[in-house]
Amino acid sequence: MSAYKPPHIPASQITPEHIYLKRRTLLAGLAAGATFAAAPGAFAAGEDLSQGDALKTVKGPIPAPADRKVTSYEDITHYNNFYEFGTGKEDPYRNSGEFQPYPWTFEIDGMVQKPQTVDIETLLTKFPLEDRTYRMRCVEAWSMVIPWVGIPLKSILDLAEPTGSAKYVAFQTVVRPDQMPGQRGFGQPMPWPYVEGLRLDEANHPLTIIAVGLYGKTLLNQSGAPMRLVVPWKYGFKGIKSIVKMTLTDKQPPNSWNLLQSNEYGFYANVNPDVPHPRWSQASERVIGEGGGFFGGERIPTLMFNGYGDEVASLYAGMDLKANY
Ligand SMILES: Nc1nc2c(c(=O)[nH]1)N[C@H]1C(S)=C(S)[C@@H](COP(=O)(O)O)O[C@H]1N2
Ligand SMILES: [Mo]
Repeated sequence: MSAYKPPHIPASQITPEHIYLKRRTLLAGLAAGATFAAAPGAFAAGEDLSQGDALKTVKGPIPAPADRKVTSYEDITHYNNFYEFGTGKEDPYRNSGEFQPYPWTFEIDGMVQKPQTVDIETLLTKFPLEDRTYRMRCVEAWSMVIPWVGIPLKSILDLAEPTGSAKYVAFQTVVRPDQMPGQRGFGQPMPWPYVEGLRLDEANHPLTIIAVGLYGKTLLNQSGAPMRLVVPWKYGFKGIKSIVKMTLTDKQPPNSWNLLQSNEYGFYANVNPDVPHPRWSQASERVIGEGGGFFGGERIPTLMFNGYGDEVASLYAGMDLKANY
């Protein structure tokens, strides 16, 4: 990560390091921060959080899950899926040093009144950045709890004023073979760009965010710098990274894992312990970093909608969740 270049974050959004450290201590001591305090290594003295720039944040609407420990920064940034940098879990951290996430712009187009190019700095100045600590569940049956910093996706889409006929939003990841080793040479794991999509009501749901940081710091390249999707009630592959395009449409957009293996990975990808993947159960999950490092983590039962059923079940009322997996 020696090639990591600090981003051009507006000064108004940068917390001076000493204030940030004070805030972390504060958080760890608060009752509301009990989950943080309980996380071994989460805020441990001397931990290297120096690679991202500190961000000024406000509290999001949903408290951190009370039943889980927050995954350490080390595990969150060294165990990733980001095939543009390789298919191994440590490849994204090892191979993403050449990637240049700043400056960054992305398009919002399709069924909108005001198609536009948005600069990430605009987002960072226009909207408050919220702390959103979410349970995250990968389709491969491992999980983490990640203290994201983000902006509701709805606020971003509304900049372009979606028309009444828009029913879905399609997303695209950047294509940069010169900076993304997984996108060049032989034996590439999937077609580029990586694409994803959401129904517009899912995209507009208050839990859905575009994350620009984690642990109060800007995202590292392996986590999807400078901006990636986070939908906490869906399997991790919906969380498309390093987004360059959001297109409003009236047709269900393609998504990369479904294009590769449609019988294994659907469009909805809602976390559901009752619908097994064809090759393994989804009833439980391995908690990354719990007492056994990457491999020996504790197994816990998986919750319907990843524990967010109270907030999102109504989006799928009357739908057959086995057929719409
Ligand atoms: N562009 C892109 N986005 C991606 C992926 C990818 O390979 N490329 N992998 C997905 C998968 S399978 C998962 S589980 C999550 C992992 O996010 P994390 O590394 O931040 O935990 O990113 C998703 N987003
Ligand atoms: Mo995944």
